[in-house]
Amino acid sequence: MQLDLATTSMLAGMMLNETPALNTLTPDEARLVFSEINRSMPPGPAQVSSRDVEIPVDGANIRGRVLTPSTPAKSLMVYYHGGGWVIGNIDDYDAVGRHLSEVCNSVVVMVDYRKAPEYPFPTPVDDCYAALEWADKHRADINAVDLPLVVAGDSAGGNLSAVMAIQSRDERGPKIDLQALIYPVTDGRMGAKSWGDEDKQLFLTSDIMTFFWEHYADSSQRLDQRASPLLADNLSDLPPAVVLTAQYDILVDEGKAYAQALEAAGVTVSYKDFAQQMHGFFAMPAALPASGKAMQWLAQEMDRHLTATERKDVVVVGAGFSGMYQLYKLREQGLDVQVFEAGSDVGGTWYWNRYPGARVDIESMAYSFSFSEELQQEWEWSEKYSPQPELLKYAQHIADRFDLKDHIAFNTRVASAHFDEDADEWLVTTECGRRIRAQHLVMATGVLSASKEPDIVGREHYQGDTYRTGLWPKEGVDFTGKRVAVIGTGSSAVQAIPLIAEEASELVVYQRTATFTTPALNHALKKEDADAIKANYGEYRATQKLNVLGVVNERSVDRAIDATSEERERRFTEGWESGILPGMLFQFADLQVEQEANDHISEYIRDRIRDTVKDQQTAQDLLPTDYPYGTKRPCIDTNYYETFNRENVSLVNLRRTPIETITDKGIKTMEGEREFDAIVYATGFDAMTGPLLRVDIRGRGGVKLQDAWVDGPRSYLGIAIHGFPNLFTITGPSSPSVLSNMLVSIEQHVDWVSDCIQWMREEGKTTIEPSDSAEREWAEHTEQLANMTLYPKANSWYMGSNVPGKPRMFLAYVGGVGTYRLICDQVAASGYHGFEAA
Ligand code: N01
Repeated sequence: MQLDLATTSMLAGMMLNETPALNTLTPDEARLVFSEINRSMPPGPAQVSSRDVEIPVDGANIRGRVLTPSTPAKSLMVYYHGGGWVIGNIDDYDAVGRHLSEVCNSVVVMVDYRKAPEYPFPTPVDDCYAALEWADKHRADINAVDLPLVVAGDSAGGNLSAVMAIQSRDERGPKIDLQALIYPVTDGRMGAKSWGDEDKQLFLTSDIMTFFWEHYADSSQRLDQRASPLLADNLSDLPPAVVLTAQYDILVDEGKAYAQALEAAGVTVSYKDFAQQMHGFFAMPAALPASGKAMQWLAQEMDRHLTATERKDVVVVGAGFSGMYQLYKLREQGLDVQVFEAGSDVGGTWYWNRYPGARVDIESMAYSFSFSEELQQEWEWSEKYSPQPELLKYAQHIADRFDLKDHIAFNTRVASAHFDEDADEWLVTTECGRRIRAQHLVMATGVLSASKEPDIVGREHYQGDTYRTGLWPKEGVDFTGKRVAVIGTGSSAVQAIPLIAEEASELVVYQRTATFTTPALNHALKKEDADAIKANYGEYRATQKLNVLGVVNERSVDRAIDATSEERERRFTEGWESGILPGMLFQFADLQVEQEANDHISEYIRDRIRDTVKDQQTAQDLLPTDYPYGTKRPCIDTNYYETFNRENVSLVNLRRTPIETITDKGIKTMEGEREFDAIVYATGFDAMTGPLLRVDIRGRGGVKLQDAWVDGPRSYLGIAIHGFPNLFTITGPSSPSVLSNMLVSIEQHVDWVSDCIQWMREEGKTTIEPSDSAEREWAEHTEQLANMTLYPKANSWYMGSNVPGKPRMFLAYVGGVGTYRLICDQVAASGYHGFEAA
């Protein structure tokens, strides 16, 4: 006998503790011993929420426990615990239920059916059926409307589950979509071959099993199909079954025989015998690793059975610029692609961020697609920096021009994506329950799309209107005559504040960290200027592709610390007057790596603020002093500092007077309460990782991306993740992404991913994923580069510092778009060095 090591050690522990054989005890004593064994096990996942309910049966009430997973549920599982119909209860099985809920993404209803000998057959059966009907009727109360219904249980609970499936069929009861039978008892004749096998008497012996049967049912009752489902005359038309047995279990032959009988009756069955395991192993999650594996297998089989057969080559999540271009490319390659988009239209960032003043801060001629010559020639931008409505129109134009919308499911948020290792496919489930399988999964979810829940006390009490810049209402907001508060002074606020100030009767800006912003000098784009670029767009685009930021401007090689103060002043003024971000950042080579150089440019900007803002205290408060220029995302603006000279605008410096609470009428700081008609939260995003982690992504072995990234994101090239085959992240963490012109980085990633998928098809590969070592090397490289800069000095969203509890690490690749592109190209040219393809 080759028993699994962890199980051996558990059995040895029980022997040392002299755990008595249950058949030598009274039922009450046996219940106590069983409870003690269960209480010595680790508890289940705390994030599962739990609610006890009472289920009426024949004038009595039995207990039930509803366990709801932390991620959106995909099924409703009514679970009957094991214990030979004599022992066990839902408290003993709490950890099992919690694990099942989390691993299988199920709302689990645990049922405390009454036990023999006080309540012999058929009371437990009747209780279980009543609980099944209760769960089906109370779907709305337990958040399980429209979810597929699963009956599940282990041992005697497996027996009851099988019986429920038959009874519900015969009585036209609740429609069961799946029966999950874990080493079920199926045959009351007690004569299966494994009953006489010495090796199969661990934990549950033939003596104990006989003790259970004798308490439960008399000899004639044992032959009833409601006690012995294997003896049922008709097993056809039953729901699909997942049957699991353990190699060294007295019940192994009964379970196997039942799986075969179901199959012979035309029922779809997944059957697996878990090698080296004993009876009871499944109900010991966290104590026995095999239990976790069995639950994963169950979850996977549930997914397989409950899933419609819809299948695509690729699922793309998100229909912003990345998702649209990815769809376009792959469709051109002849692939069948499905895109899911949470919004009701394309546009991503430019669909959600409709706050006043929202506009791009990279010149539009540069922040646009290059993949289609016709597109870049025909599209006309109206301004140097296009406003949000125009960017949204551009996105819509692309969707229409390239006929993309038929492949995009709008108003559809993806809830989970689980990799099925047997089929080498991703199983993607949407929040409305659509399930789809695909070989590849592309997360084109954007990097600043998970709007951060503002972490300010008392927010729920406020009775006025509230808005979040990243989730702005489609119909717009009229602030005319209103008293408005804006919390936050990042890029979104810098754009919104001057325009809100023009409408509001009063605007108060609550600032925690002062921002560096320089003039955008936006203007209408002259046709001749646009045409001049278009005439030479090929060269312009080629320059962008190899540039550090994905723009056409060059960074000077001179060092600020070597320059005279006059030269520095001249160059900074040139930058200030250029009206473009690189205009400031590229004036010298050392501004983002040398503190002293940075001090010069920071002071230059502070001087400009002092020159502009008339009120001395306000000017002082607006000076950014605690981080180097450029290490938090620098902004460009139209009239930001000037707005603070308006009569109706004031600034609250939260470093001096922190917010104590939001009240029902406004905002209270140490200096008292101010009342507002509206509060605008411009408090930012859970950047880079948030959009990926809010989807329940699970890779090989059911490993959750949330767990794999618990210490911060790890990936190879910011495109692919070890343990998550055929998953690609467009502009993902550890790529240049947010440090670049996003359109250039999006095109580069999408092209690379499309080429990789094409290569796989040509080479006959079904999976690709980076090796652990390649991923580790990339992490070291990106960290080393970041540490050579001043970026780590700031508490910025680049560092994950804006989200409480988020691991602090630099989230992008600072080596520049051009260098990064060459590395990626080299990886592809070498046959995907660092990747493992099979
Ligand atoms: O968000 P942010 P954003 N109490 O995180 C403050 C891109 N973007 O939406 O710095 C009080 O930058 C927070 O204060 P602090 C661009 O990449 C581009 O403005 O954490 N204040 C900060 O002032 C940008 O960087 C464009 O101390 C709180 C602000 O809220 C990124 O999106 C336009 C607070 C958040 O600023 C994000 O910009 C807009 C609290 N509890 C955005 N929590 C363009 O292309 C947060 N804050 C032009």
